[in-house]
Amino acid sequence: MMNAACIFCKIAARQAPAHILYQDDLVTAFRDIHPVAPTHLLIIPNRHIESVNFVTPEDEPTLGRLFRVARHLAEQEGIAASGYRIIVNTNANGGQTVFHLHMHVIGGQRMRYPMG
Ligand code: DGP
Repeated sequence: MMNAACIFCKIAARQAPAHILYQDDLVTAFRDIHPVAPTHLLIIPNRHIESVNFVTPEDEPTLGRLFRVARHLAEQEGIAASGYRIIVNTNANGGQTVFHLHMHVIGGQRMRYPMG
């Protein structure tokens, strides 16, 4: 369940510090430590899923919860109407640096697509 070497597992288990905004039985949301925009949140499954490449059918409720919480936090952060971007990076070409699946929710400014 938990990977002892994984920083996001430690954050979900509250064994490492983070500005946690939301947590339930399936997911945890916290502020990104290196924000690229005025609002930059990460939402992660509590279970250690390395990347999208490791998603299983049993993860479907968790993946749905990521989007529900994204909607909830976008409203709470005041970026729902102005808009935001959801990003899930996978492996080297996707720019993934932390190998625990995470959804970036980024907003508060106009973004160009793609971001590079
Ligand atoms: P990615 O490139 O998609 O793997 O993004 C990983 C993000 O995680 C990156 O934007 C920085 C953030 N991050 C890395 N380590 C920590 C941490 O210890 N705490 C928090 N809050 N964010 C982290």
